[in-house]
Amino acid sequence: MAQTIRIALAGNPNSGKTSVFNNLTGSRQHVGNWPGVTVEKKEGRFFYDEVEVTVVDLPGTYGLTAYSLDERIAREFLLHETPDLVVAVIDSSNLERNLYLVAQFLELGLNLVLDLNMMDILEARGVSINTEALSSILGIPVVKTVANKGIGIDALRKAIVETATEQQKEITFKIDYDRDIEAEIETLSELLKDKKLSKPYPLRWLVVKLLEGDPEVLDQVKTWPQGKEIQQRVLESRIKLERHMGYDLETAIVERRYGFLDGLVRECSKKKLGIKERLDVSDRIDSVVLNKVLGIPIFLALIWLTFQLVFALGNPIADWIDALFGWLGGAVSAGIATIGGPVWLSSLVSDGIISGVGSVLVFLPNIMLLFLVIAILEDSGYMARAAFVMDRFMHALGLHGKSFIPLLIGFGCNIPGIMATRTLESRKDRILTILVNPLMSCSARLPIYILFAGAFFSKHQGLVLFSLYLTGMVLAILIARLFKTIFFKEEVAPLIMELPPYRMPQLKGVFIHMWERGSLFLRKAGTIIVAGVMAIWLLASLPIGVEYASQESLIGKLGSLFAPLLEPAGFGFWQAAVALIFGILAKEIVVGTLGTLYGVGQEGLRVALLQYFTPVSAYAFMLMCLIYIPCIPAIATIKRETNWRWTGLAVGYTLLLGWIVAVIFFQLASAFV
Ligand code: BGO
Repeated sequence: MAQTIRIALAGNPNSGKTSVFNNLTGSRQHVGNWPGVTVEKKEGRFFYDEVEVTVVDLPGTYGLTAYSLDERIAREFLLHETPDLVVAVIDSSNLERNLYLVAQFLELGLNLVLDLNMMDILEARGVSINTEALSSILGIPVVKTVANKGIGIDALRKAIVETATEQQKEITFKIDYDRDIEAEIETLSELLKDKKLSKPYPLRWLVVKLLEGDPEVLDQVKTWPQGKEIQQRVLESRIKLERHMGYDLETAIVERRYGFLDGLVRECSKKKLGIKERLDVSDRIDSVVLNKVLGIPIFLALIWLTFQLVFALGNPIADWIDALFGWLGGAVSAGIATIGGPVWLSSLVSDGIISGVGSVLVFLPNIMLLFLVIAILEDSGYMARAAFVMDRFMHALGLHGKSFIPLLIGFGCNIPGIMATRTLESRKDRILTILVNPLMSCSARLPIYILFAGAFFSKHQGLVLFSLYLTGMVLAILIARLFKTIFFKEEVAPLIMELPPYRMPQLKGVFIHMWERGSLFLRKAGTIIVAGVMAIWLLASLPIGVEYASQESLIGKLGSLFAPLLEPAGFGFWQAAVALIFGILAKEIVVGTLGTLYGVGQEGLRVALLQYFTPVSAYAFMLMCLIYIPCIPAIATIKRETNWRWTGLAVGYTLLLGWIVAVIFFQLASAFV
């Protein structure tokens, strides 16, 4: 014969209990009255796994205090008719309040399944619930349902039958009512435990109810032998506790239950903040980040931190890549020699391509990290704040704060930076921002800084980088001011700056942004940089018979032609001139050229540089690389966005400014150092 069990559905009014009941039992329902009263009693049945389950739908209740008729019916049934299992149906969109009833059921020691109904409403609010955690803390099975759509009902049937047919687990659930109350609970429990009076109630529940002043339990106790004595003892405990706490004990107990539930909900639910909450949180963060005094220091500190991170994490990986290319160069030239290949081919592949491209690719980890941080700053909403923070400063210099975003993007690459000026309303702002964008130190210049800072300022690499980026920004602002005075005289029009709420950057989004930009660097390494270093190798090998990369080679002669111009800046030798000339193709080629000419891996390259540069001339060279001429693709973009006149100005002023700044720095610093 099929096993039969009887269960009860209990829950707050409007928790969806009727919907759960209808879904569980379908048409197998019977409607009658509760004994002695005219309150409707619904019973139904369902079968699951050869188990026949009778479901009794209890009236909706908020508690078990027996104040109302409905509550009394539910309580009587639960205490005296002892169903095999109780399903607590709760409205999850009002979790804490609904769990209050569940806590009381648990204290009563009922065999329970928790049905988190109305999950659709909760999820629509962006709240998720960790049912495993909830189940493990409460020690009962937890099922999610959307009863009006019949979702989760089968899982509920399964949980009901499994739990009801299993041996009931020992109840571990216990709310801690704080030291003083717990001490009284213990004393009273001690008093009642031998009297075998607590049936059908669990001892602890009975004691707590007595302390709460539950009239029905107190009345029952009165009829017990020594009932008066017990009542007297309970009264003493209540008076003692209320005197200690200074307020009513019933309130204290309810508060402790809610305190427990508050902690439980925090532990088991996670809320994605809605737009309003995010705006509130954003306002709070903004009060610090956009603060008049703190705003700019916070912005600078973030940039400084970024470079520390770029080095701390990037350098170890860069060393591995360097070792890999070193090994590859040796292996390939040995391979070519073994198969009897010509010496020039071995030189082209290992001195030219592997050395040149390798010397640039080594910086991939640093560049990816820089893009990663930029993506995090953008996606979190901080970039817009940086523009806002700089707004006052920018106004003072004749530009609008909005111009700062194209400038910041220029840190990654000047080309999207120049294109981002399209968002600026005024033509004047656009042209000024385009003209100064090449002064924002793009990531292609990073390999140059890392190479030189590593060789000459190994203890202060982050600081050196920070100083160069800052120099670029300061120069950009000063030049914009100068050009505005010369070319555009009108005032800055006031504009609203949008500040979107902060949001947690999504890992996937951040990595996609990083990859979009980082892969451009890789593509450049595979195309223009390979072509550049091959051209350099060819020029360094010709005319035939000349020593590779010597001053007599074509490239040596070309470099020697321009080298005297660089003498006042401290790097008047032909290799530096050649690196700068080829760097116009793409700034990474500055390093690629040095790699091709000096070869021998990062360490060898550093040693070679130490012979040619001093720390002062190295810094002057970095300044030159920062400022002089935008790369060819950037020049083409400026032309596309403006006209030849502005493009000519951009090329001309950067070349001149680069030279002037490098010379002034070298001359002044040499006088002091
Ligand atoms: C009306 N999700 C949602 N969104 N709603 C639910 C769910 C759920 O999981 N479960 C039930 N509801 P009862 P009690 C109603 O009746 O089962 C809805 O008191 C309406 N009625 O459909 O009666 C359910 O037995 C007109 O909604 O609860 C019902 O515990 C407009 O919650 C209400 C909108 O369910 C209460 C809803 C004429």
